[in-house]
Amino acid sequence: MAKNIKSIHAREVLDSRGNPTIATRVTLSNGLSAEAMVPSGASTGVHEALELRDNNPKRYNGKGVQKAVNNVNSKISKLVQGKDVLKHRQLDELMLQLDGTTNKSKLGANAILSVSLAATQVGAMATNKPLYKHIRNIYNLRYSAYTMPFPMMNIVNGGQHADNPMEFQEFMIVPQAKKFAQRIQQGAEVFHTLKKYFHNQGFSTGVGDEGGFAPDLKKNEDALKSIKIAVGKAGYVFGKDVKIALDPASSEFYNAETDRYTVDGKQITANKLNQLYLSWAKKYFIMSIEDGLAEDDWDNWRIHTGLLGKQMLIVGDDLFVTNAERLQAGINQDVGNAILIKLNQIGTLSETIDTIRLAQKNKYKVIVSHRSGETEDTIIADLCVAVNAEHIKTGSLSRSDRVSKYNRLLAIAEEVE
Ligand code: 2PG
Ligand code: MG
Repeated sequence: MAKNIKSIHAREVLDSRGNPTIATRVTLSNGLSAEAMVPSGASTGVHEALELRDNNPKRYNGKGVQKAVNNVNSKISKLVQGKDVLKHRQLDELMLQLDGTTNKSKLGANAILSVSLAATQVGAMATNKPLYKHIRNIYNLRYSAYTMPFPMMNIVNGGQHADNPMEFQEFMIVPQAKKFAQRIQQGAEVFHTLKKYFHNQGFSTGVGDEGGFAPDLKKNEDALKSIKIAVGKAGYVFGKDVKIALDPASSEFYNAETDRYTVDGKQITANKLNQLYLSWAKKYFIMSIEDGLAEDDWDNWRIHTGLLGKQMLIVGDDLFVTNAERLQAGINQDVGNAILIKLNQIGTLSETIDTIRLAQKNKYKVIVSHRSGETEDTIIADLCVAVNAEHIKTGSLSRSDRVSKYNRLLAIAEEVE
């Protein structure tokens, strides 16, 4: 049966922060059609592929994406019409050639990715397969079974995602129950207990961009102390039932001129910051630190990995930007032992899969991730299961832009666990 693309159509929609993003619908000649929406970051790495915005101050504070929309509706539309949607790598390749730049600055990574993901969705419909199976099929991925991820749930938000004084961006819990649905239950129970705790302490229980609480805590460590208490109050054993993952997103509080990091309002060196991580590691059962150091601080990253990499995941997000070349540089230099995977950092599903394969071949753990500006699109849940990623990072246990991914995983868990 023909699986050829008849038409594609893009338009502006809003993300979870109320900023424009791109949605693209791909329709096949057999009448099937599906849509994908692209997320958007706030603490974006400087090495990410380019998110094309209009920069027209008269619309949406300059954040419109009409240029990207037009690129899909004109240039990309012409390019992919009539193409077989199941030859996904060729489709991505065609768009890469048309763009011709290293950072997708001509067409926009958001434009290209919207087509890449919508084509994946409609391909799954055309083959009558769940999306996670379809992704495995189109890339010929040969894992023996499907495994469900251990979610990293961001229940206290700081940094660029909240208005409080904490420099660290994400304080995440990682529930350890055997079954996926139990992990979700543990997370939700801790989340609600933490809400009560903050309320009783007189703190705001309003949430930040990723649905975690954003109280005006004085010090970064106060978030860890509060979570530890909430885990116990929820009836779980801290360190056994629930562990901790951190994303300081430290590029955001690193000053290249002074070569210092601002932590709890003080300027400290990378060495000092490493000592702080070490002192917290055992005390708070930290199993993962993401972007513990800034995106180009390679020498200190090697020291950081040496100091902490035996006892926890050392995750490159802004450091690797889902880019195989940057990951290879990390592998060559013994930097990191895990990678954060964000589709829109690189801009096509094919390149994302290639980076994941490179990571797995080199025994780097894989964490599939949302962005702080999300939509109701849930493809990252399917991607995570398709590649047997160890973890998914998709925010807190509130707000449908986050919870929709957990809900999709709950459905997948019924099929594969
Ligand atoms: C991160 C992400 C997602 P942003 O730093 O890992 O949590 O944030 O999308 O703002 O880059
Ligand atoms: Mg990060």
